[in-house]
Amino acid sequence: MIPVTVVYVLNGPNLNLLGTRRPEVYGTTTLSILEELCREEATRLGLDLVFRQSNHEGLLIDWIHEAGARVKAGESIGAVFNPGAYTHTSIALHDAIEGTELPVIEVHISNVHRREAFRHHSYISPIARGTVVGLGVDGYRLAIDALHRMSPQ
Ligand code: CA2
Repeated sequence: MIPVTVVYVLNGPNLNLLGTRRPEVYGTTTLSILEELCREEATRLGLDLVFRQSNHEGLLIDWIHEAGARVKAGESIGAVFNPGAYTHTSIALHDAIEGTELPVIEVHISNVHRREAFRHHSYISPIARGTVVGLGVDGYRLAIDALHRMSPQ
């Protein structure tokens, strides 16, 4: 059997609330619908999808290590990552991505640059291959596609 290449989509804190509150900022799509949208895009590109969400920084770090190891093993093209509020606080997530050399596209549903000043800085952007900001949940599909185009495989 030919092994299928994996794309990771990782989501940080509070994104489990997607589609249930603050629709004016984050839209009405739930996390499970978002997973299906990502699965459709991955399938279209011939990729397997690993889609996860956690409210815990350490677990996100473990998943980055896992994804990085799978990229090194030639099993994955990398990760689309919405770190949620950890974007603006987490040197540990920055170090995990840098340390594993995981190819990451950073995604934000809202346009963080139109929002509070504390959302304007990202610890992830300097070590991301690219960023998609403010395009709603459609940004995930675009990011999967971009990661696939960047991949040498
Ligand atoms: O725009 C994004 O995708 C964010 O990463 C979302 C984070 C926020 O802290 C970042 O600054 C930008 C928040 C995720 C929380 O999502 C909610 C969804 C529905 C209701 C409440 C929160």
